[in-house]
Amino acid sequence: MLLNDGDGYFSVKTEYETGGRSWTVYSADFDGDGFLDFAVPESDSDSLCVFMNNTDGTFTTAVKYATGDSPQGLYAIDFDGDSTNIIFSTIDF
Ligand SMILES: [Ca+2]
Ligand SMILES: [Ca+2]
Repeated sequence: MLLNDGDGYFSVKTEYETGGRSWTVYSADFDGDGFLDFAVPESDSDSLCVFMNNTDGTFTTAVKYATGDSPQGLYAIDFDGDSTNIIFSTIDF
């Protein structure tokens, strides 16, 4: 992850470990605190890695949630308008 310094430049990278192969990332405010969080499908362990925003430019370590085989993509949406999101993950059949 490269943070924008506000002047058109980016910071030195910060790595967030998923523990395996990850092909995409999705960002949304999962917990409704006003700060974007992100999630990554991780196909080696058939899980979804969720990183919550610490509100200081850093993120938590991954919390892994089991999915089906080889999750490939994901999407989050707030169906009931309470500012918290449900996360969908697509899997490889
Ligand atoms: Ca958040
Ligand atoms: Ca909701």
